[in-house]
Amino acid sequence: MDVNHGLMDTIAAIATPVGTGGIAIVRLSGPDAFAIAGRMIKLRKGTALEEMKSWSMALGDVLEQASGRLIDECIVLVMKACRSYTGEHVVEIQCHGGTVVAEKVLSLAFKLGARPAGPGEFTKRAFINGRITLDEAEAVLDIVTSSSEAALFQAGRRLKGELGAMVSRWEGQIVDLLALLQGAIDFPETIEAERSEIQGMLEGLKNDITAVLERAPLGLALSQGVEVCLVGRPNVGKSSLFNALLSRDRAIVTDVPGTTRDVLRETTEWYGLPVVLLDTAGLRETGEVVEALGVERAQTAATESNVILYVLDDTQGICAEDVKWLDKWQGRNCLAVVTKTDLNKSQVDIEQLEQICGDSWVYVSGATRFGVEDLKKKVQSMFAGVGDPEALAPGSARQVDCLERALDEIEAAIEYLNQGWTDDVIALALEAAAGALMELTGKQVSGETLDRIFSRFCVGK
Ligand SMILES: Nc1nc2c(ncn2[C@@H]2O[C@H](COP(=O)(O)OP(=O)(O)OP(=O)(O)O)[C@@H](O)[C@H]2O)c(=O)[nH]1
Ligand SMILES: [Mg+2]
Repeated sequence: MDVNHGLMDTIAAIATPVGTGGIAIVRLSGPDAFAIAGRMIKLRKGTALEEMKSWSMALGDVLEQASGRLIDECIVLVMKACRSYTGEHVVEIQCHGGTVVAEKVLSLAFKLGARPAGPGEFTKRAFINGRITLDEAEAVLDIVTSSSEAALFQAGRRLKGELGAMVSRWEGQIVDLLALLQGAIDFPETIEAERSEIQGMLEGLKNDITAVLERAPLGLALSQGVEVCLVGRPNVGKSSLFNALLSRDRAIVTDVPGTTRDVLRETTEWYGLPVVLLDTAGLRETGEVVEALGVERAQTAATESNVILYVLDDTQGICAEDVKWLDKWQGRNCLAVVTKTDLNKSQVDIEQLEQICGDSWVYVSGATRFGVEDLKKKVQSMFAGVGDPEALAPGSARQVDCLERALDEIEAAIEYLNQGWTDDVIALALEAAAGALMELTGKQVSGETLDRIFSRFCVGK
């Protein structure tokens, strides 16, 4: 697919959210951005919009061409190619923040030849025009969607290009290695000395990429959030705990087993970790149609979540059903949560519990909130990664995949080197490693990958 397809036209979209607000911004980008805006807007100072200096603002009136009617007052900001977000001519029209006014200004731009921008198309153009790398484009989306300060901080580092710069450095090292190998192929008498140098460099690269990949769970958790699902038998105290974890009375709590039916979902934040918390119907065999559907949904929710909190009632202890479910979810991020501990019944046999799930259990009370903060910290620590919690981490599954493929190829190259394979075989693995790294920054990327990435953006970004 031609990634430059459609780049020669001028696109327009409302860049601000729909609804009433202080200001709405209509953004145009492309070769005719100035000409189109110039025909829509009469500057108060009387000069032509096309004559405005790049990176300057002016007050003007947006006029309907046919009738000459005033649509709104506006402030117009012009940025000329290549010094703009997209690298093209860009005009931003700041009008008053109402749905009708912004839509009207946009429709004038369309009448004069602009085309509606697709999702993320401004950022896609910024990438295609070489203003930003692909990892930086992904970071733009991570910034917009970040739901905790820690997530914002990580995305900000990637937006500044820290990940891309590191990856490009590795790619450069691989290119150097390939040159060394080429030298060894051309001058076989130097081969032994070259090989030990190459070995050292490959080991260094392997360690560096491994260290960043170890932080992938943290990076992904921060950029995408983590689904944490409360499950357990009916009436054990899941919904009370759900409310305690959210610090608000969200779910209905009663002493009737089978109170919760549908899956409840709320977003929250635990020590910087963006969390989607799920409350579910109590797991049990039931002939009641609605409850049975709820139980089915509960199991699906648990299976699809990143963390399972299996709730046990300390006034009842562990039964065969609990053992079955706990066994089933071992090997996942599963924590047993013993609740109602405020009632001091101690019916849950901790020795038995530790046999099933080691030290992956906590004591809490949904009623008094005892242990609730520890539970949050324990879940947060599952994603904290190793080393410095603020160290740079990859932010998308795509980036992780590129790094994993590069690492596989580097490990293969080390293996080939140790087994005395010829240099061209080693070179092939290194070329594949460099290719995977170039995919991460977007130096080598397919149109399909671009479409997939940018379709997740909103229109106007
Ligand atoms: N003392 C005490 N009572 C609790 C605690 N947690 C829940 N309860 C009580 O236990 C009963 C059931 O609580 P829920 O939170 O509705 O239990 P559930 O697991 O969501 O129940 P279902 O939705 O029916 O599966 C209610 O009467 C709660 O008040 C707790 O930590 N301490
Ligand atoms: Mg409930």
